[in-house]
Amino acid sequence: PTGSVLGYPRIGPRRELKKALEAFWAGRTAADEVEAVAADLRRRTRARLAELGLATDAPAIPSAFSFYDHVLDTAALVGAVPARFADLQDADGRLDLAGYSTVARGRGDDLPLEMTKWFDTNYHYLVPEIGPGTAFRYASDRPVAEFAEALADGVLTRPVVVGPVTFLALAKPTEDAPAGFHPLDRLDDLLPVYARLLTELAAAGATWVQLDEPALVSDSIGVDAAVLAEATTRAYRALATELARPERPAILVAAPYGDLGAALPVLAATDVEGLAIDLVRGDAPTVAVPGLAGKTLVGGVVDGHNIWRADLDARLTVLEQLAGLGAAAVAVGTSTSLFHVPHTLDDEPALDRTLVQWLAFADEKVREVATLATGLTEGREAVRTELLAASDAVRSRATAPGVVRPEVRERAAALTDDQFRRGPFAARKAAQAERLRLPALPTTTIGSFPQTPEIRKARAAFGKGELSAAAYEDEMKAEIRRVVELQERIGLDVLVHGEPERNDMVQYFAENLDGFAVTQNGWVQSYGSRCTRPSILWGDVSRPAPITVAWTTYTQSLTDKPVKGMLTGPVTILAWSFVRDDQPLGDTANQVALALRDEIADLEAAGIGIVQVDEPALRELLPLREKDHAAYLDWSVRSFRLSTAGVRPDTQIHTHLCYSEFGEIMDAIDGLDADVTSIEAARSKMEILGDIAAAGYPRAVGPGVYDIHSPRVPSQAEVTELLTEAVRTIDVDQLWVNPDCGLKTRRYEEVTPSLEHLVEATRTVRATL
Ligand code: THG
Ligand code: ZN
Repeated sequence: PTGSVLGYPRIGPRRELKKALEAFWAGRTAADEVEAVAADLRRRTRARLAELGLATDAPAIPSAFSFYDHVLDTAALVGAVPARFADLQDADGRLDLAGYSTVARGRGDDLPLEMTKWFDTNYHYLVPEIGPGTAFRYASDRPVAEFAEALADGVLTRPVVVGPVTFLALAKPTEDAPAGFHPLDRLDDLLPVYARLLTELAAAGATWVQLDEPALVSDSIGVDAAVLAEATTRAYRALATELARPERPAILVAAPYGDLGAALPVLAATDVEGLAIDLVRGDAPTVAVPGLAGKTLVGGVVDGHNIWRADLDARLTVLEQLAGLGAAAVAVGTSTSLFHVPHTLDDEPALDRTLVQWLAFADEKVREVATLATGLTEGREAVRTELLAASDAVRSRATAPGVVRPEVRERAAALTDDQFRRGPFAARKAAQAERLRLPALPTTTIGSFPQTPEIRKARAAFGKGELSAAAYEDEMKAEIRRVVELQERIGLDVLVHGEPERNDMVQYFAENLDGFAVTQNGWVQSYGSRCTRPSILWGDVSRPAPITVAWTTYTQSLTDKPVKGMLTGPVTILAWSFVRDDQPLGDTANQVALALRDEIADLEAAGIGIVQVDEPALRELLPLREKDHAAYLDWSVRSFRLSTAGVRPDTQIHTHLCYSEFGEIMDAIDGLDADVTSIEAARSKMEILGDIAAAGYPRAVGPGVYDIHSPRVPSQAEVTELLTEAVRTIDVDQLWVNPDCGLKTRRYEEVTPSLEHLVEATRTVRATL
């Protein structure tokens, strides 16, 4: 095939899969109905991809569906289900849709597989648990059945499966595994299952299979590069050399999300038939790579991870350079699967037409791939019009109003170092203690309270124009009153307004800042059935008017307790949006930071004494290659400081971070210089507190005392035990007490008793001090 994509959105243009799954989980429909919706989505996807120009007789169209997560699919495929869920497997190791859902979502005290970020994206995968005793077996015919389904429909697809090295590299050891064990130790036991899959696919008529090995582009998954290289050599010796064609399909190893670096020659030296490399994040090799002769090289020149229309002419030049590397064939591809971008621009009638011209969602990217493929095989002349249109679009973006705004540029250019620095922490600590007069172990929440069906309904009605702005504001204020009353009744010390007016913590700010656009149907899967609609940061950013000040001061008017203002930090706003690619991220981050700085100044002037600036995604944008970490941490930390460093010493700055490997970013946390940092810690039983104490970290921390990602209500005794341990580990006046994340996705039935237990436990421990 000369043009292909590594994968395509699975959730459906109108989130059909989400709706089907959630109805099934709620017990409203049967598994058959979800299967029928999924089969229909797959059929429509194949038809759409063919219509957009991908071949149906060469394996250009991927078979890359998933009900929930492709890593979980792989675990199900190889029978790697944790012992606590073994009863869900049938005699052949298979999971049905209900069992598969249970492994993903948990049941009672059986915790689901842990969820964590997929490379440097906003997608979360489920972490397989592999131990010395995990029994691998060929336990699912889904990849084969989906290939056969497509073939019966007249489409020869290319099945896509996570490769064996990445599957094990991303897995974690089971609890009973001995110290020093790593799932990769089980590679030799796993490979026969992959070999069986390949022979089954060949028997069904598959000519190519795609094995995704993104682990090879990352230094950040805790596996040494030499270990990964050795595993890669061993895996593909077994699958490509020892298993010969025609017993198996040709193998395309895909390495999305970054530069293969030294792993490229390792892969090239194997007997796989094709390599797909990321030429958006990575650079094209400039000298011939031994081993490429005889292989197909798929150049991932169309960005699968961002939504800007490609400069096709420049991309074609990159593809032409690949021809000089000695590969048998060069094909056109995307840098990653397209499931990180929305389905199509056709469903965005309200998006500014000038902006639309600059963009490409999944379908438009498929067209770009098809155009490049024609250009590559038939020459530039054959696609002259398309190349010109693409170049025009790129050029018009550079000079369009709003992309560069002199007043924003001038302010950024005039920044001085002292705008990034607050005064000494000791003086701040004293001033804040004097002003806030909080008890020992102050209790608070991360910011959001449950988004009830009533709030969502009001927002939807307001959006459709069925509810007036005044009526909407009244409803939100009524909700804020309820949330304040609840917090006062429970006895929390620092209150929040609960964020009822925010759909999403990033989209809300995007809607209220200049330089951003938001979509109507641009849903992107975040995990399982959950989606977000990333905003589009296209121009210079500024704040036309205060955003949160009225809501926050209204809340403060309802209580004598301090109310914490709630903002989303610059790095997270960037991480969870589609961001302009025409200037360094650090420059964009500083523009956002200045807008937030003004918001904080207004909050402070309105009498608010505590402001939280959340950076849950600080870790997410950490580059996959270690050599790039320092530069990233420098601009990200600086932008946070720019947003927060303008306040008086007696104004307390909080921040919140999620999903972090704290060892990795301890220096960054220190660099943020927030007075109080709340962190996810409940699941790790607060082990990180030891690290924080050992590092001599001076400022306050709020280790989450319970896991909000599960519906479980923690007992008071359990929280007391965690807190008792915490005060033993770290200085008591450094400690805050809070849940480990926002409460938006929980229900009041869970939140109310959980917070009651948190406050009671705090009182118990306070009494012992
Ligand atoms: N916002 C954004 N990205 C995020 C989060 C966020 N990434 C990380 C983390 N939080 C992901 N978590 C979630 C949790 C819930 C939902 C999505 C991502 C969710 N979404 C609704 C759904 O799918 O039904 C839709 C929300 C809406 O109406 O806007 O529940 O908080 N950007
Ligand atoms: Zn969080």
